Amino acid sequence: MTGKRVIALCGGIGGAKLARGLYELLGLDLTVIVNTGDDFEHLGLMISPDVDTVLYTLADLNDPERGWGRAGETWNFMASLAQVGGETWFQLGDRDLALHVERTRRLQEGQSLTRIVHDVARRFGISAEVLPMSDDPVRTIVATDAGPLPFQRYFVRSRCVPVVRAITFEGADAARASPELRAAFKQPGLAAIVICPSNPYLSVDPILAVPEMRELLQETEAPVVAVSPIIGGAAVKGPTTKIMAELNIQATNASIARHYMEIIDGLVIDSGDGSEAASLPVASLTTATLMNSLDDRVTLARDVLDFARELASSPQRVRPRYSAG
Ligand code: FO1
Repeated sequence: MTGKRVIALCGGIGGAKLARGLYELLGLDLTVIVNTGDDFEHLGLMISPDVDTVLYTLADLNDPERGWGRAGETWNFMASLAQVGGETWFQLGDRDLALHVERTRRLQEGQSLTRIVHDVARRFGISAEVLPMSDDPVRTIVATDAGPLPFQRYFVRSRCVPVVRAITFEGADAARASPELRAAFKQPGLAAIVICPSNPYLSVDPILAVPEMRELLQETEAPVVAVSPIIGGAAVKGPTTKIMAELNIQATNASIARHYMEIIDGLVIDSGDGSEAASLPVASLTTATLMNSLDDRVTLARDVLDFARELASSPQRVRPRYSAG
C-alpha cells in the first residue's frame, strides 16, 4: 500500500463492528462513510440511526446486546410517552435522546449533518473521521406486498415481515457528496476502501446510489475490498438472506461478489465458506469473518487490510469497474 489512510463504507450494527476493528488499527487514518438512507423524522426529531450506531460503537458507548443505542440506557421518556398516548414503536432511550434533540436543533439552524457528526465525534473522543454519505436527504423506500414502506416502518414497525419487491432510494439521484467526503477520496496516501459486512441491499446500496460516490469509487486507484455479510448461507443478524430470497437472489457469496462486481477488487468470505472461493468472479480471501469480540474485529480488520495490500501490488489485479469506461 502506498499510504495508510483507509475509507470504510458502513451501515449499522454489522458494519460498525468491522469499523471498530479498523479504528483500533488506524485511529485518525480511518474515515467511515455511513448510510443515511435509514434517517427519518420521528416525534419532530431528526434521527440518523446508522450514523449514531457508528459513533456509539467507535466511542465504546454502544449497547453490545442490542447493537443500536447506548449502553446503560434507561427508558423513562418512552414510558412517559406511552402514558400520554404517544407513538412508541420506535424506541428512543433517555441517553440517546440527547443526540437526536441536539442534532435536530443544529440542523434547524442550517448546519450540515457532516459538521454536526464531526463535532459529536470529537466530543465522544473519536479520532477517526465519520462522514454521512451525503448532507442531502436520501430516503430508503421498501416496496413490499403490503405497499411502499419508508425504511424504519419496514424494519422496526413491521419487523421486516412484509415481502420485499424492490428497494429504492428517494432523493439519491440529486444527492451530492459533501466537500469533506470528496476530500477523503482525494487525499494522498489512500491505501484501501473497505465495504463493511452491512446489508448490501438496505445499507450499502443507498451509499452507492449517490452518483458521486459511485464515480469516486470507480476512479480511485486504491483497492476496494468488500467483506461478505453471508456466513454459511445466512446473515449473522438482520434480514439480508430473507430479502435475497424475496428478490430471487441466491444467498451465496457469489451473489454478493456479483452485486459489487463493478466496484470491488476483492471479496472477503468466511473460513467455513472456503469451498465457494473458486466460484467467485473476483479475487477472494477466506478468513474468520464472525465478530463476537473486539479481538475478532481487530483480527478481521488486519486480514482485510493485508488482503487489500496484496491486491494493490498484484500485477494481475482485475478491476472490472474500469471496463465501464
Ligand atoms: N431498532 C429496532 O429494532 N427497534 C427500535 O426501536 C430501534 C430504535 C432505534 C433508536 C435509535 C437508533 O439510533 C437506532 C434504533 N434502532 C432500532 C436501530 C435501527 O432501526 C436499525 O438498526 C438501523 O436503521 C438499520 O441499520
